[in-house]
Amino acid sequence: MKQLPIIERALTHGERVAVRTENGEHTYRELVVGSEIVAAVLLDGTQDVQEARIAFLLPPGERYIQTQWGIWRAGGIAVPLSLSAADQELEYALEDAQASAVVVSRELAEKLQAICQTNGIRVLNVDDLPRASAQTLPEIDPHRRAMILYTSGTTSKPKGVVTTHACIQAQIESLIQAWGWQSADRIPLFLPLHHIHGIINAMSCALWSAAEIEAFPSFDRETIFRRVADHAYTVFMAVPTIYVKLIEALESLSVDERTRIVTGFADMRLMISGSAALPASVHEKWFELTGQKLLERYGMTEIGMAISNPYLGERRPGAVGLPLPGVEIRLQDESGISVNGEGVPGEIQVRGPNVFSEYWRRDQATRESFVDGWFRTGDMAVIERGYYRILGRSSVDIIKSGGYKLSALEIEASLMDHPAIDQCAVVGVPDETWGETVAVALVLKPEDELDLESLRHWCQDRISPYKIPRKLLVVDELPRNAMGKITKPAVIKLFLRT
Ligand code: MCA
Ligand code: AMP
Repeated sequence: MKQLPIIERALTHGERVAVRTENGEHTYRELVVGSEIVAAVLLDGTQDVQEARIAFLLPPGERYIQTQWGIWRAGGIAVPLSLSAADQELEYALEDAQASAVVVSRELAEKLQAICQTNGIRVLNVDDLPRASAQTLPEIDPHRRAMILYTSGTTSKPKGVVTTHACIQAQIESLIQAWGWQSADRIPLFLPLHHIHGIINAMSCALWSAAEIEAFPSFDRETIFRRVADHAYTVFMAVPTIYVKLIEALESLSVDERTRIVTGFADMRLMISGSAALPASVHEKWFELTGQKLLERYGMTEIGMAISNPYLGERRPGAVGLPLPGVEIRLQDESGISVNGEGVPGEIQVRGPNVFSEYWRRDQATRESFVDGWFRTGDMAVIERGYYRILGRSSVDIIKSGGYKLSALEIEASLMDHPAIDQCAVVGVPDETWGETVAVALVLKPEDELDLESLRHWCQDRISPYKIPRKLLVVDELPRNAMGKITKPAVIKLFLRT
């Protein structure tokens, strides 16, 4: 029987170590065997789960990979959940995806028990799966749906981005070709595994290449420094905030300590930054400290990676380079005219096998996000001396903080449930470490009071930590235009003045 290519490849990598965690080493063979157990339990005697949505909440490591592959091998759609999501966010994703089952680890089972009970969703504990007798697995057509990732946008609630097996394969193969992935590579994995950056760029590219992953529950600077000083890695991928934090920490060390760590960074084959703009100053500082020229690339949940500085060739600070293999890019101005000449700004539009197929159960949003078969990213760019440079988003309601894309509208909708809040405007304000930080201007109900600390406390059970406002202004009225609509650029200016 024909297997999914990632499984076929894993079978040939056999006894090589695929992933290392604090619990030890796991070979490619173990991943395949574990995925068979997950698939058999999901199939439960049936032939194919027929694109049932199977969610999972698991820390990075072998159980995550076995579950993702197991869902695929049973014919399901994998829906990875965020480890830092609040209960309401988890419930939203499970309901929207109409998940029929959730796979969890023993330590995370409690987090989902109540939600799943209320919604009639089957909970499977990956640590206690019965060893069902060997079961024939279905053959999976590459054009079947494989994954749903939830992403915030210009609508209040996150949308599910659907990709097929063929789309995921195209995203992986493009990066392997462009960045020279090889079986001798070793990469640390500390990015969250409910987004493309962690799932495709780091984890899946490594597994496709028979490389080795060291998985961590989250980003911990001290641990990473220790392992880098051991020369544990050849490839490193992070968001700009992480490089800013690493620079700060390196600069605070003694010369001896710093030298030991810096040598580990200097010896790596490749260091990449993405998910948000990498300030040219950070690019230059990193080069000064480590001798490594960060390779900056541009991507999006809906398209995987699209534009990248070259592996061999000029890695230009402040620019994202050229379209990746197999990816077509055009820039369009507001009147819908292509403007691919030098120095003329336009919206980035993308076409190719890397592009997602649909927003889950949102036909209209899917239709509106394409023009003549090209996906409209909402990001503006310009070509300068042959390279693309990102200018920013066309929507002020999208905030990028610590590499996470946040919807101002979604945060506003949550805050409006607060009993003291009459009106609010959420914006992103520039921040050296986080790129942008979430700020909220509020009009309170008469006689009510609210400070940042109590608002943050109230938010804790409702939204993910990175969506919680870090700045707050109480105002008598919000700035509005002649039509009565809140003008967000004026709100941002209010914050910049304080
Ligand atoms: C946390 N803190 C923040 C923020 N997040 N403050 C301001 N803004 C924020 N966004 C505060 C916490 O409240 C805490 O404060 C302190 O910072 C440390 O929090 P912690 O969570 O421990 O921070 P961290 O572990 O250092 O997290 C930073 C991080 C993380 C590692 C950069 O945000 C992260 O993993 N980001 C990557 C997200 C990602 O992978 N995005 C890719 C999606 P206190 O100490 O006061 O409590 S984009 C994508 O996939 C596309 C396709 C692409 O192009 O890649
Ligand atoms: P997400 O929707 O979470 O996948 O985030 C995708 C968004 O991140 C893109 O639409 C861009 O706005 C932003 N982004 C990703 N990479 C870069 C980059 N190198 N420079 C600037 N913005 C970026």
